[in-house]
Amino acid sequence: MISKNSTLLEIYNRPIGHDVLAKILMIINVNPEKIKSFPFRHIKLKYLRPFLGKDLINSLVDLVNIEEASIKDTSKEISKKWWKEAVFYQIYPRSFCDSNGDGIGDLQGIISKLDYIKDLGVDCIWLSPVYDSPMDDNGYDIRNYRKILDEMGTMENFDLLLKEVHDRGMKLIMDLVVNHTSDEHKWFKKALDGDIKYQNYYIFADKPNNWKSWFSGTAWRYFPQVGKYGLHLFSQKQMDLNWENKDVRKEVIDICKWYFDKGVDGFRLDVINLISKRPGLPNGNEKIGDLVNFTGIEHYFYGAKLYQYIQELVEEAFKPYGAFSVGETPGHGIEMGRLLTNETRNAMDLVFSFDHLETPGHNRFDDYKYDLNFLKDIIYKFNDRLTLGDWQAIYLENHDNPRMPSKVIHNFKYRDVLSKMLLGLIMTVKGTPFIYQGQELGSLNLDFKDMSQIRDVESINMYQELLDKGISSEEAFASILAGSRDHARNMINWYDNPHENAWIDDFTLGDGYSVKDQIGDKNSVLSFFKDLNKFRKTHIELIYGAFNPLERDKKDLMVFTRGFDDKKLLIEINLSEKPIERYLRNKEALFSNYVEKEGKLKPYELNIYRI
Ligand code: ISL
Ligand code: CA
Repeated sequence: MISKNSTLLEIYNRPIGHDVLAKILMIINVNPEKIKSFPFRHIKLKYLRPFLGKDLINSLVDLVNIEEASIKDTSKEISKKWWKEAVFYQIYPRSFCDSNGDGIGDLQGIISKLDYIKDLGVDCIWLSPVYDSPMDDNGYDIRNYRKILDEMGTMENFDLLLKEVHDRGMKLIMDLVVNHTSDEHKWFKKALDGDIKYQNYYIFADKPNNWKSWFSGTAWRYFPQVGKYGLHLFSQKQMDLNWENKDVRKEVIDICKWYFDKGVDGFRLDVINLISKRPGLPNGNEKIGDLVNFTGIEHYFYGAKLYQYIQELVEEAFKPYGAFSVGETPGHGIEMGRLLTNETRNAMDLVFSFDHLETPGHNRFDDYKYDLNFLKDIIYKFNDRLTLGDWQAIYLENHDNPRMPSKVIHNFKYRDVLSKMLLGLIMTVKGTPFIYQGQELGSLNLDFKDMSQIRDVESINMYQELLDKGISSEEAFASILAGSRDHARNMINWYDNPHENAWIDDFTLGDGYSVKDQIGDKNSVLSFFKDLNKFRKTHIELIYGAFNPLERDKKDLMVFTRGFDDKKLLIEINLSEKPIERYLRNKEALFSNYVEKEGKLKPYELNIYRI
């Protein structure tokens, strides 16, 4: 067991200790490997008490001791699974395709585009929530798990969608949001009506602690009907479920089985790492709160019963159907991910880590240039620690993050080659690629002019909180603009016609990147992605091949090989806008994002060679 007498190195050698120290040091831009060097390795945790304070030391010790040892994985070979070979495509239904002209994407719209999706060459669709919801958080506030939102269509439409997906040889996973429900869910309404059984489905307290919501402000909302405060880690209309309660866990198992009985192939589990809260709901450490922005997070982002709850859910609901699971685990690093997905743990198949999404020292709302050398480093670091019993989800975009090309460059002369390079990078490193709708089109951030165009509850709450602090509306808007999730939520531009009364302003008209503009153009980002998918499917090295980084310390150059049996591919990438020396000369590339290649590597040039 770790104690305050343990050294930083002893803590770093524990799975949760590794990730927590790595995260803290990454935020303050210190290389975590320093912990292995003198004098850091000998510093006992208790000597940091003057800086960290007693309760932070105790919280850290408690957290690290939740999981004793790293996984001793002795797998001798990689197990073959469909989801290790698949490319996933995430659809944000509200913004994908509108079939009835109300400006809101719907299920019929998705059905009408299944041939487009199939032609991309992707294998499994991840459908963001389509359940009945008041849409406070665009469906991540579920009011009825077994009903489709009216604007989306009917359950019959969903059943048809699922059939049509399967008929095309693809799979479909849904989004399962069970850390919380909408405050309009019948369970919560019964709780407010005084039904004790359902009050125990949620987390009520007589008085609030200092936990902060991820969507600004306190994480507690007072309900005079019951004279108590209810916990909401997200919006005020997203009430956290009490996973300590076996009835709640049973309800979730039943929901999963209900959809598995329909033939759904699995779930993406929304913020699933937050479901186990520390008993007694103690106050969060203010220092951690300042550092990571969510006071209280140390008491719930990897709770003592997290693994138990996840393993029970997988065992009872997923395993009997052979269903797939990928958990969204904000705040988790590589070792926590292994604790929840290594094959010896019989838990989830994959998790989404967030560690690569922002260059150290920045958060999503900073308007900065993302450094692709960081992405290279973190991909190599993850691969250094993964064993043959591990696997990882590889992604750069989703519905919660700005468009990656816009994070990397601010002039769009290189829009096409950078979009292609980023797609090529995630399709050639080891792991399962997840593509977000529009990424195949080279979509960029949107040119929002003012708050009236912003729809996202996270941005709106943040803006209001800034105004309440006396910040001017211009400054407040500028503070949320770079990181607003709405950059990823514009309607897909199928044919450059305006989407009548779209729920979010249209910015993609006339930018020459509509599906219609690109579909026939062999040099388009769209065509590149389709060709890349075909290439990946016919080269098992890119799926199960060993990953071997080269030139690790060479800035702006990313070179690695993927070897399987006697076949080996070498991938060479220029991570910068500047021409740099080629790694391989006078060699014909099998695949590239440039046509002509002479002299140095061009800006963001990516090549795949047979060696
Ligand atoms: O990254 C975030 C915190 O800074 C948020 O964008 C996001 O809320 C977090 O990653 C959790 O995301 C998931 O749960 C939220 C929902 O708003 C997101 O859309 C979902 O992906 C609450 O259900
Ligand atoms: Ca519609």
